[in-house]
Amino acid sequence: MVRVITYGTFDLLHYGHINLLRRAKEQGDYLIVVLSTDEFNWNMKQKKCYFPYEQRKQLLEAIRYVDLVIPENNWEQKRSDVHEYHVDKFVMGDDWKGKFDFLEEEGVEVVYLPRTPEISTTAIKKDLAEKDKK
Ligand code: C2G
Repeated sequence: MVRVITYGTFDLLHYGHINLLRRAKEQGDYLIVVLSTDEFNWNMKQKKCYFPYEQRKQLLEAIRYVDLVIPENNWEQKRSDVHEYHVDKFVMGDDWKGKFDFLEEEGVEVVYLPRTPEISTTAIKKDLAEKDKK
């Protein structure tokens, strides 16, 4: 049983997120998604989510590729998460390439997958704001 872990905000869930989750699951048999809490997003990533944590969690739990959703409260928890959840592989989009290689010291394979181009939560919000002006 290969256990895979990934982290993110997953706000305004879109097909770029789904592409990532599908490919992350393809890396193993069990996928854990560590979902950024509202506080972590605001305090550490200056992201104001449209959907609060509970709704973002509910959406992720409805995705066939996702087996477990747990909270991301800080940047540091990755080192302990991978042991606590017996993780074999850490998977992230390649906008994070190189940032989490230290997890190899914890015996975890680190995999960066190409992002889905042209789609992002920021782009969606911008498009919607522009449509409102027309
Ligand atoms: N992603 C993607 N393609 C997109 C948009 C996002 O592959 N068009 C991927 C990102 O690379 C990331 C995941 O989807 O692996 C979640 O993206 P975000 O919700 O933007 O997560 P982020 O803010 O990058 O948080 O500790 C790590 C952070 O929590 C990551």
